Amino acid sequence: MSLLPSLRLYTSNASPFCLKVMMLAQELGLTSLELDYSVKAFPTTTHTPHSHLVPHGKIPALVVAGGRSGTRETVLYGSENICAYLDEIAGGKALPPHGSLERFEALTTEALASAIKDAALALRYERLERPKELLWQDWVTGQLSKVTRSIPVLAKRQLPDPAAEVLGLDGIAAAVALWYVDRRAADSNWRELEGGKELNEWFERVKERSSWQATPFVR
Ligand SMILES: N[C@@H](CCC(=O)N[C@@H](CS)C(=O)NCC(=O)O)C(=O)O
Repeated sequence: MSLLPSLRLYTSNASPFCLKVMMLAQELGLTSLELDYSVKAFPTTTHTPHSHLVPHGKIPALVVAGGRSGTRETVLYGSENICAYLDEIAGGKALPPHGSLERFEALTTEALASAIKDAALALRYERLERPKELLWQDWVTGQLSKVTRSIPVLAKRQLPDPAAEVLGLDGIAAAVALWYVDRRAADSNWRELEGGKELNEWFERVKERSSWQATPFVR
């Protein structure tokens, strides 16, 4: 691996988007990634320690030393973007080659996993954070339905071998999404959906990986 720039990640051990980035860093051996927990991201927060870099206040955000035309540091946000960058600088082991259809299939699996994470996150905000008297039941039903419609499709996609030398980004994204569904949308009963049993077997094998065990998933 060529000399890497210094990398600092605004992150949280409860965020599925952040944990995906952290698990990928483990898979790629990016041990120098610095973790910065100073941002408490929340939709109603209007100022965060990284507001000057990230106007919308979301995490993850990656600060990379250097940048175009001699800038001191560059910020990347959007977990899909951050993951693609990390894979690039680490030698491209977590995604199929540039230009191949397989690459875009893997990125589509990641996008499907992101949609599941988005729905489960929306459920968390609606059910746990919104004042009880304002709870919108149709919203809850709709987000839960996104999860239950997406899981059987995820189960049908060709997920990477849990014993692969480096687990592909599609597999990392899928496993972290399932972890988050267990945390925030357990009532989807995803293991009982079509393909859920096989998907769960795959998930349990991913959990045996050292990268999973080294990622600080909040308990
Ligand atoms: N599409 C974004 C989603 C990131 C996201 O929603 N992060 C949540 C934490 S899990 C957040 O920062 N929420 C605070 C907010 O919505 O302001 C990504 O992939 O990075």
